[in-house]
Amino acid sequence: MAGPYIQGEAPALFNLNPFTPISMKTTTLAFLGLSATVFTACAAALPSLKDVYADDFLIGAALNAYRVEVDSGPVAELVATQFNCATAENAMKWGPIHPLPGIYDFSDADRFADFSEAHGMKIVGHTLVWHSQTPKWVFEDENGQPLTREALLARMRDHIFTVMGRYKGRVYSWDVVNEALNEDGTLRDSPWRRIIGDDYIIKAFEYAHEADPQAKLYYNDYGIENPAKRAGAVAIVKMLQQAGARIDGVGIQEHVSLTWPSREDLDASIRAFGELGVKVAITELDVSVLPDPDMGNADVGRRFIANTPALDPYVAGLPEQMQKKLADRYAELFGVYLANKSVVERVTFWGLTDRESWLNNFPVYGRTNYPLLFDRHLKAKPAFFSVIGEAAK
Ligand code: 9MR
Repeated sequence: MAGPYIQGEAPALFNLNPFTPISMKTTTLAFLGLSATVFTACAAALPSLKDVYADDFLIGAALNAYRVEVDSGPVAELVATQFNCATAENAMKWGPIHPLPGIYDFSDADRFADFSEAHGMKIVGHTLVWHSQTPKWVFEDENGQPLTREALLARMRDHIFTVMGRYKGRVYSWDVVNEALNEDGTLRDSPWRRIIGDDYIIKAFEYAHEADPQAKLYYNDYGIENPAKRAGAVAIVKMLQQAGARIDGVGIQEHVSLTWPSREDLDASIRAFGELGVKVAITELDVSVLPDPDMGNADVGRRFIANTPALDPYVAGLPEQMQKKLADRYAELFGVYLANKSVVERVTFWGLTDRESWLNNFPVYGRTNYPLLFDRHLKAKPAFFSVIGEAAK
């Protein structure tokens, strides 16, 4: 697509993100069609995810910029009662936070950090080194020529020091490198790797540790439940460990379907990382209920598929038997996390409600998906109660 971003960047209307027009961002309550009073009563009556899993792992949500504009009321109430950590869905990525050489824009990220702290949530930083949502200029000199290895390393270091430095002591865990792997477990041919070489990953972790020695440092990817890609992630952890670099954990994004991955593959991945002595965070959990010919591939650079009624079967609502399937799938996933709770340190949902999930627009634009625990009106779904129930088993 045209525009300042490298291949792999999402179309402008991908979903509601920090680039969403202000008129859409500022109408959250009206948009949800809710009265604060009615909702407050509901939120207070619900059991709390963070409380029922308090002895097991942290429970988080990814928040979009427009979500944190309203710092009181139903959204804030739901977030504060259900979650004890938050990830910026987009606000801390390179494009939004460092749009031009030497120009940083911390406005959305600051608001997100203030909101998270005001509501008692730990902050997860996402993400420092990625091929997507990274402007083209990052890899070029002032004449549009590819940077040298040394110049790109210096730029990476400056970015990591500036962004981590600003939130030092506030962000407790950073996704340092995101999605460096191909599906077969080899390293992705990103501009980072082409210009710097395979050790760009080691350098990123070294700089991150130097910038904030207290922060937890994670490698984050999707599809690493699959054996081939899991082996690639294991190799990255070993490479970092052998280089003497600090890595605290692996983020399994967990953009999953009702059937993929199998319980066994998920379990095997968590264990494989645990055996390396690092933690696992489930960093971007959601469960698509819609048909996808290539599930398990959350590559934002994927070609978009045209929408058809067959690909979008639940426009009028999710039938009861599908709600049940979703609830059962969530129970299964949490069963695996609980069985591995000595390794799993956090489970974060990729969004708050079905309404704003990126999965309404990926890999088919404009569908009606139901991947999260809260519906389009902030109401808890059967899947919410099944996740709560799993904690009591
Ligand atoms: O949910 C994010 C969406 O709002 C953005 O448009 C998209 C653009 O790259 O990124 C989405 O989040 C991605 C995350 O940062 C990394 N893993 C895959 C997520 C879903 O695409």
